[in-house]
Amino acid sequence: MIIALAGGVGGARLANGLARILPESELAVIVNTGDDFRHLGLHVSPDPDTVMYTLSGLNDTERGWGLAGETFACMEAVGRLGGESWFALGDRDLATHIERTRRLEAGETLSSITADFCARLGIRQLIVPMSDDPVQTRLRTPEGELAFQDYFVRRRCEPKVTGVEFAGATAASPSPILVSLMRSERLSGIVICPSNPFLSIEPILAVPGVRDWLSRRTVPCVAVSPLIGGKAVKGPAAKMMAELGLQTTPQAIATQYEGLIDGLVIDRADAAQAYPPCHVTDTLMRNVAGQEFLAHEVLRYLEQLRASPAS
Ligand code: FO1
Repeated sequence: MIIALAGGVGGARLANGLARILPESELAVIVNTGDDFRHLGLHVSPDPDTVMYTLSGLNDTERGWGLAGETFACMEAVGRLGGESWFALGDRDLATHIERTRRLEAGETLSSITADFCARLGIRQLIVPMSDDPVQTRLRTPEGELAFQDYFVRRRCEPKVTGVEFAGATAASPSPILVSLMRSERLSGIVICPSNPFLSIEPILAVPGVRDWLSRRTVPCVAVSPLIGGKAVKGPAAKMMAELGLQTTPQAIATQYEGLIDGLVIDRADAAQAYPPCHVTDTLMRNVAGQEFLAHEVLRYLEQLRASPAS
C-alpha cells in the first residue's frame, strides 16, 4: 500500500495518476484540511473536494478545482443581493457543501462523510482528511494575520508572507483512518505530492503524531518538488519561498522535508541543481497521461530506494 500526502491541484493530479495505476486497495490519500472554512453558512473543504472530484473524473481540468461544466448562477444571485461572492461556490458544488454541513451538524465526522461521498461517487481508494478536528492555516503578513482563503482567493496571494500558522493543530488528532494507516503493516512507500510544502503539506505534518511517524518510517518516502525551473506550476509556492528568504531550488524543498524523505523527484528543468538523492524526470502533469507517467516514475523511484536504501 502507498500513502500519498496531498493538498490542492498538484496533489490531486499525482494522486489521480497513482489511483489509475495502482490496484484500488493499494492507495490512501491523506489530504490537507487547513484550507477548510465556513462560508455562507457552509463547511467548505477545498482540498478533499479537489481530490474527490479529480479521482471521480468530475473535476474541472482547466481550473483545477470544482466540477466540470459548472455554473455559478447562485453566486451571481448572492452577489446581486450584496452578499459575499468572492469565493465561487458552483451550483452543483454547493450540493457537496450543503450535504456535508448537514451531516457535520448531525454529528458525523468529516472523515466518515468524505468516505461516504467517495463511495457514492465510485471512488474505491481511501481519501482521508488529515484530521476531524478544526485546523486553520493562517498567514502572517505586514497587514496582519489573514485566514487562508482571504489570502489565497480574496487577496490573490498578493500580501507578503512572513510566517504561517496552523491554528488548532496542537489540539487536533489524526483522523481514525490515518491513525490505522500509520500503524499498517501493509505500507510499502510514502509519497509527498507536488503540493505547496508550506501551505498544503506542513498542515498535515503539524497534526500531532504525523511528523513523528514520517521521521520514524520503515518504508521509503519520496517527495515530488512543486517547482519547475524555479517556478511553481500553480499557486504561490515560489513567491512565498522568496518572501521567506528561501531560494526557489530543489535543495530548499528537500531542506523543508529534512529527515522525512529519502529522495526528491525534480523536473528536468531543475536538473542543473540535482544532487543525490534526487530523481530527475518530467514532472509537469498536463493531462491524465502525464499524471500516470509521473506516478510510474515515483513508484519506480520508491522501488529503487527499497532495493538500495542509500542510492
Ligand atoms: N479558488 C479560487 O481561486 N477562487 C475561487 O473562487 C475558488 C472557489 C472554490 C470553491 C470550492 C473549492 O473546493 C475550491 C475553490 N477554490 C477557489 C480553490 C481553493 O481556494 C484552493 O484550491 C485551495 O484551497 C488551495 O489548495
